This record gives sequence, structure tokens and C-alpha cells, in this order.
Amino acid sequence: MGMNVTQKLISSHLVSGKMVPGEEIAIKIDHTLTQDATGTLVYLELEAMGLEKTQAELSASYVDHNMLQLDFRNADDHLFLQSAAEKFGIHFSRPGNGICHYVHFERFGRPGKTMVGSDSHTPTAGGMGMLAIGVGGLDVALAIAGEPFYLRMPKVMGVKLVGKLPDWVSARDVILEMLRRHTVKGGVGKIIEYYGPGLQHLSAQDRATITNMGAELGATTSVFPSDEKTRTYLYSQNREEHWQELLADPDATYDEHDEIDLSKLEPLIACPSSPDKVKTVREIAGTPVQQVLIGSCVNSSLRDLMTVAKVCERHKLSKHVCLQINPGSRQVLINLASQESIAQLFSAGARVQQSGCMGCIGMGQAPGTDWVSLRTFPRNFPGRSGTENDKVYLCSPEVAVASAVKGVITDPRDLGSYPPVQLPKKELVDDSMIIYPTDGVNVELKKGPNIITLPELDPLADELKAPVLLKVGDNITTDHIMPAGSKILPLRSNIPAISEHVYVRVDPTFPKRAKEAWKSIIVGGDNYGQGSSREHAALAPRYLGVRVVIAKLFARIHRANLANFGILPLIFKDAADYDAIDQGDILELTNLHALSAEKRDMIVHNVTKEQDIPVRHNLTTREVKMVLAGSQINFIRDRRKKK
Ligand code: MIC
Ligand code: SF4
Repeated sequence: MGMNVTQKLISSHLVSGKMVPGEEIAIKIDHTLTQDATGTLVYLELEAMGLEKTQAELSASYVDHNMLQLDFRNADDHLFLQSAAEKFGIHFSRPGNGICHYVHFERFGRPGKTMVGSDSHTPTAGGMGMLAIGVGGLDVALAIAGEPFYLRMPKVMGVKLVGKLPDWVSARDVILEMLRRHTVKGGVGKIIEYYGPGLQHLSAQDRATITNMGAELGATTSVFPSDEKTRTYLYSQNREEHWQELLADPDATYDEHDEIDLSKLEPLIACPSSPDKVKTVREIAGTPVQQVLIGSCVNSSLRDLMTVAKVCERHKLSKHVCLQINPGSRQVLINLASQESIAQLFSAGARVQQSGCMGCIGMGQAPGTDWVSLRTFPRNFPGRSGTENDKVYLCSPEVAVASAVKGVITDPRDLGSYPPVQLPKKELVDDSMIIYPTDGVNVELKKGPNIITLPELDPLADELKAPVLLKVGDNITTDHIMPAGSKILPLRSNIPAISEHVYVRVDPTFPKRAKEAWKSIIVGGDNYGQGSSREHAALAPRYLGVRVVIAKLFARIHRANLANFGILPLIFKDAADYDAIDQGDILELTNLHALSAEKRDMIVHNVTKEQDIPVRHNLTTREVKMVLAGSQINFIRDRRKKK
């Protein structure tokens, strides 16, 4: 039987297991990607494991998230990362060079390769036929150390694209349509593969917009085939030799199906404060707007930004709106300059920022009180912009710029004819801010005073009696658990300090109460831990004594991070039992050392309510061992000692 693109990518990298949905498989990883906010831990973990050089074909470390230098801390992190790149043989993209996913796509991505990255939008590279998966930092550290990546074989959802996008409708509207249909948990346990005749009208970068935001569906990753469009893109990047064709066989099948007629789509917008609260722009047109931010890792292509510039050339911006551009890479800025688009943006009054994550992760650009902020970014979780009760909408560059012109949410089709954009066949390529690996030996890691060695994590005892310190609802994001922003991000290399901010947006007393309780439990609802891959959302609660999380359903990356740091993730057997536990109840778990991949069912005794609650776990044998050992680091260390 023929294979789809996902099956071809997995089977060519399969190290162990059977490609049957739900079965554990291990795959060889070719590329690794880290960014600064998650990367410092990755390299501290490698140090803890005693690794010398990366074992991956290509490893890259980017500095893009923590770019504000309000004091010594972020700057020290940048230097630490540069020294770690030199020590471990890793490509280093210097601060200001661009956003990890965007630069990796431009300069390093290769069809047919696998990648893990310590950032949830790593699937961006799926736009050129890579199998690229966002994971916790420790899983990247292991891939750098040459270990295969373990995952449960996902189901493959085939999405057939037919037709051609109308004027003023772009790739962003395709992924917003997917989010409208499937919600933020519709992709859990799935890889989404796009195919069909509609592909011929989507460039590699349009496809990257779709795979990038596939993370918001909760999907393991998203993939497109590698075809002539991919070749054209690689040619434009002066690296056509990296092209390789990768197509689904004509008789390929999929586990699930969907179809989108591109010609029927219209401009869409995700309302506050979730990427799946999608409406048509027409439905909310006329809402006054104060801030418009265009760019980020999802909508920074030359086409996207040149279209915005062309609109700015034709129309004056509303004086009530502040328009800012966050380019995905320095290279895209150079190319915008060569096309005179920068001049058009400047003349219109746009504030053009350095390339980096900036306001997308709350590093500046926070909206004012009650402002409506339109962003072409991937997520709009509550408070992520840095302003409490923010009103962040997500939309295409077309909708964003049309709204900046009119001062109210505007369907861009109201602006008249679609501006023609002539893309250069070859872009100006610039790698001057990438430091290539050398054979450097005995390189010292440069650790500033805020870079603190990882805490020791004790093994799980056979019995646990602990209070439910917090009970939360559905779709809790890792931004709720471990907020980011300019005040907290500089603490990413300092677990004791960052743990003081765990859950503070939900309950400011959480860190203090957790320390007093010494050992504690959290109860969550559906899709617990969606969003960012930050392992701090597991490690910092663990540092505060959280040992178990019981939820209705876990998001993939966070579940893996919990197990990596020795927190037992348990699922209610009957979701209705969520109501049988209240915050403050004392729960008792016994016989924990008998946990195994086969023995999945357990009873949690609610001591306060004198009630037994049936739960289950879905850990693999390897994961059970690391939870019992207290963390994956302990597990690997013990395994190495035994060798
Ligand atoms: C995000 O978009 O949420 C981030 C910031 O890029 C995170 C990583 C982080 O928290 O450092 C992600 O996507 O994984
Ligand atoms: Fe950066 Fe935002 Fe992209 Fe995350 S989603 S990598 S914060 S630009």
C-alpha cells in the first residue's frame, strides 16, 4: 500500500516500534533547534549529562526571545549560549538575526529531514517537507546527545486543499479555518498532512504559516510535501541543491479526512483570548483598533511584508492606530530594503522593530488599557501581551494593515484592488550573523551570576499524601502556569527565582502555599498545559513540590515535560470525577512503586471526602522509570552509572 508524506518521513527515520497509531516509536533526529528562553536549560542539561559535541547532523541555537537588556541577565544568557554553541559544536544565530523558526526555514531547513526544537512552533519547517516537532528542552538535549526521540505514533489527518485563495485572503486564513473547525485540542495525537491540487497555489512560506500555527491545534506537527514550490523557494535562498522531492504515493491513505476549498475562504480573525475563537472579519468589522502588530515567526514572508508595504504606499494610516512591524529575520529586512518596501513602511509611519519575538512573548509592545490589539502572531492567550485583560485578535497581514488604515477592524476586500507584489527570484542571502561551529576543544561555559545549576530532584516515594493546592479549568496554557514577559523571562536560567512566579496570574499565593505544603497536587481540566513548550512550566512547579497533576486530558508537550521532571500525570477515568475533588482536599496515593506501563489503572483516595477516585496513567515503560527516578536526568545518570 502506498505511503503518505508523514509515513515516508517516519519510516525513513524509524529506530524502533511499529507505525501503528498509539504505539510508542523512536525516530532518529537530524536537526535540533533551540531558542534562548528554553535553550539555556538545554545546554545546562547537556552539561549535567557530560556531553562533548552534538551528535545531530545540524544543531542550531537562536537568540530571539529575551532580547530586551534591562539588566545584565539576558545579556549574560546570550554570552552563555554563544559559549555553549562553541563547546557543543552548534550553529549560533546571534541576537537580532531573527526568529528561530523563520531563520531555520530560510537558511537550514531541508526536505526529508527530521527535527526537534525546544519551541512549540518548530513545526514551521513542515512547510518544506520536514518532520519537525516541538518538544521540551530535555528532549532536545537528548537528541543533541544522539538519542532517538520517542513518541506515540500519531494518527495522520489528511487535509485536501482544492481551489485557489481569492484576493485579500491568504495562508493565515487557511489555518484560522482549521482552528475554527477543529479548536485548540482538535489536533491532539495527530499529524496534519496537507495535499491536493490547491497546493500549487501556496508557496513554501505560505505553507510554513499553516504548519507554524498547526501548533495551536495541539497537533504533534503538520507537514506538506516537498514539490516544485519547495524547489523554487530553496532556489530563492541560493540552496536549490538542498531540495529533494517528497510526495505522497498516489494510493496513500489517511486515518482522518478533511477538505478545504480555498476559493470559498474569506478573511477570518481569532477573537480574544484563544486562537480558536474564530469569526469572519465581516462579523466584527467596525470595532475600533488602537494597535496593529505585523510579523513574528508565522507571517513574516517577503510576500506578507511587501503586501503590507504596498497597502501603506496607497493609503494613509489612521492616526488612532500604532502600526509596528516585527520582521522574522534580518534577511527579510535586507530584502524589504532592496524592494523599497522599508521606505514605504517608514513613510507611512510604521515602527519597524529589530527581528525577534518582541511583543509576541510580552517583551515590550504591551497594549494600553482597553486597547484592541490586532496581531499577525500565533497566539493570544490571556495576559500574554503583558497587559491584564488584554483584547488581542489574531489575523492575516491583509486584515491587519487594512484595519491600521481604517482605524477599525476592516475586511481588506473593502480596500479595492489587491496590490500586485513581484517577488525576486533570488533573495539577498545574508548569513553574517550566524557563527558556524568549529572544532573548539576545552571551551569554558560562560555563566553569569543568574545562571544557576539545575536543582537536584528526589525520587518519587511509594506513598503520597498531599493537598490539592490548585484546581483549574479547561485549556490551561503554559502561559498561565509559568508566565513570560519582560520581568519573568530573564529568570529562565534560574529555577529557584522563576519558581516564585508559578501560577501567579491565576493565584498569586500559589508559590508561597506550595512551599509551605512541601508536597502538593494540582487538578486540571481538558487540554491541560496547551501552548508553549517551556519546560519551566513543569520544572518550576516540581521545584515547589508539585508531585502529581490529575487532569481530564493533557496537551502533548506539557505531559512529556511533567514526566521528564518527575511529576506524575494522571487522567480521570471518568471526566465527571473532576467535580469530586475541591481545592484544599487531601489526596492519598499508594503503591506508586508498582506503577508500570501495563498497570495503568489506579485509585486516588480523597481523604477529605472519604471517596475513591479511579484514575489512569498513559506513561510508557521509559516514562514510568523516569517519574519514579524523580526526573529523566536522574534516570539517565543512573543508567550511565550502571554501564
Ligand atoms: C511561545 O510562542 O509561546 C514561545 C515563547 O515561543 C514558547 C517558548 C517559550 O516559552 O520559551 C513556545 O512556543 O514553545
Ligand atoms: Fe517567538 Fe512568538 Fe514565534 Fe513563539 S510564537 S517563537 S514567541 S514569534
